Amino acid sequence: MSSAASRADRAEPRAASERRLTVTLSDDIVPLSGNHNLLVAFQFGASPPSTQHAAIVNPGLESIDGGDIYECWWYDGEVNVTTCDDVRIAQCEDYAVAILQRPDSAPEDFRQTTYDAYHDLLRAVQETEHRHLIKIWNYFAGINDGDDDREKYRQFSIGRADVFEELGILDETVPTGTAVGSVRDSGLSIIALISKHGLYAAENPRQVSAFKYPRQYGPRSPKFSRGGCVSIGNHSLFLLSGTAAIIGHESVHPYDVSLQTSETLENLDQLCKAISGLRSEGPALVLDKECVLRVYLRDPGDRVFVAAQLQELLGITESNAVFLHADICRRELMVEVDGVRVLS
Ligand code: 3EB
Repeated sequence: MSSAASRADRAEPRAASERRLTVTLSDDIVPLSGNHNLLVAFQFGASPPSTQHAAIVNPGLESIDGGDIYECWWYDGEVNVTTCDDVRIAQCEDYAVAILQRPDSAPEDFRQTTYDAYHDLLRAVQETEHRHLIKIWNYFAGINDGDDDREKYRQFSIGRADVFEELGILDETVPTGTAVGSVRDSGLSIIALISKHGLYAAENPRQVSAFKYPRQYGPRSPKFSRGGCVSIGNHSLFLLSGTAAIIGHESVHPYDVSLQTSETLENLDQLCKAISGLRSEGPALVLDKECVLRVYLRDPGDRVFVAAQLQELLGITESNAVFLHADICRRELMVEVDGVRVLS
């Protein structure tokens, strides 16, 4: 057989734009097709998972509606899962997800626990070809335990900031993020989405950048970008960091879920506009039923009200939002939303 014939017989490599990531919400892990492989599955709920898979992570959060819900990230192409010490990494051509889960510790030890966890996680990430941090989800119990600067969330922020500083990660290049308190005692879970493609980060004009928060919120500021976008050919991944009722750097309408929901939706809208502005062409990012949202509620009793608002104002239903019982990183905040949208 001539080399020309064998070349023609070979399947054409797929164009980058056809390679797709798909994010689904469902009560089980069901592949979209035989070509789709799991990059990560977030399990919300306490049942043993129906399938064993190293890319499944249970960060200790409960769906307010009961039962188990899985947010699955599917890649249309090969995914390889490896383990580096206690870090699990699922890698595909465009992205990888690194998962680290460690035992909990007391507020006074949590800075060190966080430092060690971030140090080991990011060292494992550096072994891959995916060097750009895109999004990091952080979940741990008792986020508001401890007073003032001894609070667990503030101690967490110090440990994270110390590792970022040591690695030379500048504020303007920090990944998008979420840091939420789990209600089950399930240790510290850190899940990092990384890529060989860079993050275009966006800030919300209505909010002070978290990494510039003044001293009153803790000795080290929270190192995350408000939102961003990864573009690979025609494929774009939009990411919204955990968003709450904060204007400037201050919480507004303390303990009032109704007014905080309105402010949160306004913040999300502004953030979508800022992220859309990163791109010179292509459709704008809007919060609609193509997004997958996580709605964190301090009081599960607020679910009916918040769900009704999301449906009425944005057309978002349970099929693309999961309502989770969680503590928010400031005691007066009742609601926080984070989300993702894939566009091809
Ligand atoms: C805020 O805007 C709310 O510390 O990684 C949201 C998203 C929040 C991420 C983090 C914290 C974090 O400050 C809290």
